[in-house]
Amino acid sequence: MTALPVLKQPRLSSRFWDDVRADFPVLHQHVGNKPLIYLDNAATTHKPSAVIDVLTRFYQQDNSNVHRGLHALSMRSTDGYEAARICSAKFINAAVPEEIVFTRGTTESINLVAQSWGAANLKKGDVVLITEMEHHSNLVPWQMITERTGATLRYVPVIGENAELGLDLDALDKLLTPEVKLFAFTHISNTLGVINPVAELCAKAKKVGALTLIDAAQSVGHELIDVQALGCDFLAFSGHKMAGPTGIGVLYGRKALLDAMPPWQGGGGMITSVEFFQSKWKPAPERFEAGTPNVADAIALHAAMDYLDALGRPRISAHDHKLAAQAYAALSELPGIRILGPKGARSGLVSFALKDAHAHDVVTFADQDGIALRGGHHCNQPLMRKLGLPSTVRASFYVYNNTAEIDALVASMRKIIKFFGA
Ligand code: 7TS
Repeated sequence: MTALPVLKQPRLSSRFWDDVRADFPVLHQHVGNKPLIYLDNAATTHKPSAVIDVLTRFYQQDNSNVHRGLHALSMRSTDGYEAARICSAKFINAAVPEEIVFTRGTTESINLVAQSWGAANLKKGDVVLITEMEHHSNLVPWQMITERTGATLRYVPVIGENAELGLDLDALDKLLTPEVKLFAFTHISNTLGVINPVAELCAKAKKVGALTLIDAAQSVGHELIDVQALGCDFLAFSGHKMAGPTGIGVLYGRKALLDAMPPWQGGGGMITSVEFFQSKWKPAPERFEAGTPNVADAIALHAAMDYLDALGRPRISAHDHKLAAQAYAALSELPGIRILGPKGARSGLVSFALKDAHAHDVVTFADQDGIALRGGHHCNQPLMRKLGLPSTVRASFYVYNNTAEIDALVASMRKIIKFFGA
C-alpha cells in the first residue's frame, strides 16, 4: 500500500481531507443521477484502495493456508497473518500479540467470551451487568449464557431526555455489588452517539472484582484505544467499521484470562495432540481459532490499521466530531425534530426522529437525493422501546465525509419535512 505521510501537527485543511476522500473508489459514483453521499458509516465504512489492493495482492500472489505448511506461499501467508496480529496488538496497545484472537467481528468476539468464559465461570447467584444502551450483540449473548448457567442479567439504566441521555452512574454504583462477575458495556452508543467514560467504568468494576468487556465496535476506528491504560479485561471490535474488510474482527483478552478459558469450538489448528477420546489445547490465541482462519481479511485489516495510523486517530476523531457538531447544530433548527444524545462531546453520528415522518420514509426519500442514511431500531430494540420511539434516522460520518455533505443532508431533511407537512 502507499502509506500516507504521518503528519506531526493536526492538519485539518479541506485539501488534506479531499485527498483522503480520493483514496476510496466506491465514493466516486452516482446514485440515480445524484453524487453518492454515504452517511451510513456506523453500519459499515468503505475501504481505501490501500486495503483493496492488499486483499487482491494476497489472492494473486500469496494465497495459502497458514500454520501447517512449509512451502513458500504458506510461510508468506503465515507471516502476513501473524504480522496482522502484532499490528492489532499495537493498535490497541495490548501487552503481547497473544492477547489478540481473530474472530469474524464484534458479535463473534462477545459470543466467544460468553460461551467460553461465561459457561466455565458463571453460576446461580452470579450477576452479569450490561447497560440499556447495548447493541443486541452485547445483550443477546448475555441473555443466552445467563439463562444457561442460572446467573442473573442486570442493566445499568439509561436516563435523561434527548440531549441529556446517558448512563445512570449513580445507579451503577449501587448495581456494582460483589455478585457482579462481569460488566460489559459499549464505548460509543451506535444509536445515541454517547461516549461512555470507559476508564472510569473499568475502575469501578475492578473495585468489586468484576471483569470488564468493552464493545469498541464504534470507537476503535475513530478514537485512540489503549487497553492497558483503560484496564479492561476484554475488548471487541470489527474490521469493517474501520476501513477494513468484513468477516474479520478482534477479541482482545488479558493473556492470563484467555489461557484459563476453555475453547468454544474444536477443530484443526487449536490442539497440541488429539487421541480418539481426548485432546490437548494450544494456549491462546490459537486455542480460540479452530479451523482455517480468515487469513486474507486479517492481512487486509493490517492494511486498514496502517492506513488509519497514518491519518492519526486523534485527527480522525477531531474530523468526525466537527462534522457531528455541524450536523447537530443545523438539524436542531428544523421544525419537529427530536435529536438523541448529547449536543457536545458526541461521537461522529447523529440520530434523530421527525415528528411527522417515519424513519424508513425519510431514508427512502434521502436515497432519492443520493444520501445513504440508516433508519430503524439500530439493534437497540429495548432502548428504543424505553424511549418511546419505533425507530430513528441516523447519519454517521467518517474520514471521507465533508461539510458540503452535511449541508446536503440538512437540505434534504428540510425538503422531507415540507413534504410531510411538519
Ligand atoms: N456493537 C456496536 C456498538 C455496534 O454498533 C455494532 C454494529 C456491533 C456491536 C456489531 O458489530 P458486527 O460487526 O459484529 O455486526 N452496529 C451496526 C449498526 O449500528 N448498524 O448496523 C450495524
